[in-house]
Amino acid sequence: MKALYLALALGLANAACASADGGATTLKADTELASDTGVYKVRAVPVAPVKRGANDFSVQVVIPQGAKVVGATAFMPAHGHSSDPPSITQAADGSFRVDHLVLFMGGRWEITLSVAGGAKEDQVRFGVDVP
Ligand SMILES: [Cu+2]
Repeated sequence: MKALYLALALGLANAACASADGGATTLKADTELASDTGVYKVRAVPVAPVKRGANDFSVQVVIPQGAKVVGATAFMPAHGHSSDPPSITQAADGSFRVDHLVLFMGGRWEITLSVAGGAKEDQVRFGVDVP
C-alpha cells in the first residue's frame, strides 16, 4: 500500500511541474506546433538564438494554405505582464516574420500566435526561456 501512495504522490508532483511553466512547448531551432483546436500547424523558428531584448521569429503556416499569422503576444507567467505587440509581415516566400518581439526580462515567456484562415481564428502557443 505504501508503494501505491508514493507513486500517486510522484504523479501529482510531475503534474504540478508541467503546469508551472505553462505547459507550452519550448521553441527549439525549428519547431512544428499545432494550434489549440488542431486546425492549423505552423513551423516557428527563431531567426537568432533567443536573447533578452528584441527577438525576431520566422513563422511558416504548414496547413492549410492561405492561412495568415494575424497577431502575436508575449506574456511572462511568473510576473503577470506582457510586452508590446511585435510587427508581423509576410515574406516573399509566403512565410511570416514576427519582428521586434521585445522580451525585456530574463526567464520564461509564453508566446501566442493568432492564425486565421477564412472565418476561423485559432491560437498557437510556445514558450521561450530568455537567458
Ligand atoms: Cu517579468
